[in-house]
Amino acid sequence: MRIDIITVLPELLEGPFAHSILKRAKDKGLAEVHVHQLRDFGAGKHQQVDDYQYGGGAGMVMQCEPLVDCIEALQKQRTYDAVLYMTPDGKRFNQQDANALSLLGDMIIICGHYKGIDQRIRDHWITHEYSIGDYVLSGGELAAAVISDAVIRLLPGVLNDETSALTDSFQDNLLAPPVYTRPEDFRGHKVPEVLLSGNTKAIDLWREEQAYDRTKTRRPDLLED
Ligand code: 6GU
Repeated sequence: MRIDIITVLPELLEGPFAHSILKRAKDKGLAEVHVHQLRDFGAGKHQQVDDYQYGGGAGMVMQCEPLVDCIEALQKQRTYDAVLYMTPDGKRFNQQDANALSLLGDMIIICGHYKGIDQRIRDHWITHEYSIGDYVLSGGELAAAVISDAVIRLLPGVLNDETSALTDSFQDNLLAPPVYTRPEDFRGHKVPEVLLSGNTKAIDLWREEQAYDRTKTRRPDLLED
């Protein structure tokens, strides 16, 4: 999978892809992320990419031309299955969305800034619009990094057994159960007996119960679906 991210702040995206699982995905040739400076497609000496909004009102809007020029320059080189726009008024991104995107080929992600992008791009070029939660970020870059991470780690071969995505929280609409490691007794706080029993059936059952109890108290909304 190849992800092309379009942004006015490429620096914000340098860190997230240089480490850990995302770096391993890249080193193994399973995923590549390319970040593009939108201003390279901006007009004039100032490489302008935004302008005042029609109808008046505070805040600038990202213009059609630089964005579409950038999208089309990419589309000339390969076929993209999705063009994502990161925006607080998009669909709230969840694990099912990550699963679905992980089955696609290449995609473009557009990071919004200011008051957002011209509606005509949303109407005619964007295929998916996502928010990562009910709060406002300064721009779509961190959201693009979040979604790329959630998707790339699901690609076959990226995770090994130890980090397997199958036991993640949300993968079955349940939160993950608690986990413990050595020592057995830390300052009088003990590991639950059942985990030391060697009885795999009892351990599986305990984990299921814990996952269910946690979900019921912390995220009852997940049980309603
Ligand atoms: Cl995708 N963008 C911005 N600017 N804020 C957000 C968001 C996206 N998702 C949640 N808050």
